[in-house]
Amino acid sequence: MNKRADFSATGLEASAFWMPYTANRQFKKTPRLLVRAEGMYYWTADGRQLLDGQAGLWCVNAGHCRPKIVAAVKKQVEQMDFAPTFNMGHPIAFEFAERLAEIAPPGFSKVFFTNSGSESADTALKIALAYHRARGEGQRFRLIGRERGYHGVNFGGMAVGGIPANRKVFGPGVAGVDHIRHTHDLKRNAFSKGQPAHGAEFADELERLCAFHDPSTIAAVIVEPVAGSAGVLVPPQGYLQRLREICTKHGILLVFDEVITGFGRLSHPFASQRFGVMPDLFTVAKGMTNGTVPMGAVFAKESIYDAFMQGPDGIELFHGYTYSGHPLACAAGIGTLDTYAEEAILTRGASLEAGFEKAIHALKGSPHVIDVRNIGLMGAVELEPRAGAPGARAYEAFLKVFEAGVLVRWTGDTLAFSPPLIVEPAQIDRIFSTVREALAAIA
Ligand code: PXG
Ligand code: PLP
Repeated sequence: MNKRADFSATGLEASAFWMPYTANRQFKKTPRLLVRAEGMYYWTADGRQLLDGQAGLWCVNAGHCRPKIVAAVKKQVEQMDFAPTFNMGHPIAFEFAERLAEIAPPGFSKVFFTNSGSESADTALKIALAYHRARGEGQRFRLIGRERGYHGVNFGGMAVGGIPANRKVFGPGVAGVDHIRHTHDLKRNAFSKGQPAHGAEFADELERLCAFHDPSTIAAVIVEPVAGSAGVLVPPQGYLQRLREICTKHGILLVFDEVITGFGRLSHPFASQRFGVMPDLFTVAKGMTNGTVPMGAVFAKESIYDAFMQGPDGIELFHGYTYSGHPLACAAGIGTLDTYAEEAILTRGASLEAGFEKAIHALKGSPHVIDVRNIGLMGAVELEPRAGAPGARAYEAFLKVFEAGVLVRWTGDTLAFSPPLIVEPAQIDRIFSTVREALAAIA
């Protein structure tokens, strides 16, 4: 018997793999194993084809195993596996940074490489602190996040993050952190299409924190333009503009975490372009290499980089990862940008959004559905939680959808949708009709 078949048949209860963000005991009893991927599809260990409704984990924006990306990685691994970027360099890292700066909004001309979204968040926060210090404003030590925010799992990102379960057992974390409230407002905004009408005033909480802490102690505010992990919370109209104004007024850096929203998810290369609001720094990962090789980055405005270049000769920023600018990741990234460009993937959502919106909002009225939200090619359906069992109903729906051959993301009481941006209209319809049938079949 081949090993894969063996895996699916026997379960993995004694496996050494301590799985991330997974109910290990439950999963290992009834594993769901993926063994192959191509385009819009995965194949499971037991040979079933699965339509990928979540782009892997919000990252495979060009679809799976795209030839240019695969070829670029193969070529690079044969030529040079690894090379350091501390006091050494390799051309492909410079080339990829240049290519990224070309598609970034004007002014974001500097790129710091990391290996994940979590590292990008921590890097951006450290750049913000060091930037103020370099300008003689070292008293700015506070970092402001938002309830329901997700900025990865490292200490900085966890501290500014705002999903309670991700924080509660990990101690006091980073000093000097505070949070503004989230923007989810079911009472006023349920079933909004695109940006909700109500809630720009939630940004005024930042003014309240400025008054409370003294704004000259605040280094940075970090938010996701659209909160992803917390269940696709779309910013109310005018909200991001107001955050921007308050930050500018008080000399606070605004950081957008574009780990999910970056690289075409909102039908623009970056969310800042869709919303017409520019941050000072922004983070990316995921779609940067189409998920092929782990990589992240922080984009900085030229003026921020320049502030670091004014001091005495020597290392300007004492920060970096062994694998910052890893050759394989850069190769994957360049193959990814080529693929995005050839197929206009970063703006492809524009032609699909209306159909996506119609299909997801057709779930209004299905059993258990208390909200439907969408923007670009991301969306979520929130279910009424079962009494005493938060998340259980959505998990059951997720399993039913999976059994019917579609992969969607389950978190808490929501199902989230973020198909690869090469998705076809008929596949969008299949995702949501499968969800409709699943909702009708569960209690
Ligand atoms: N910031 C944002 C906005 C994210 O969405 C991270 C940082 C961390 O990235 P890494 O690469 O360290 O995981 C993320 C990651 C989900 C889900 O189900 C979301 C993420 C990761 C895994 C699952 O919503 N986002
Ligand atoms: N821990 C030790 C002992 C190390 O030597 C290093 C890097 O040299 C790290 C952690 C950090 O690893 P990375 O650069 O891969 O983040």
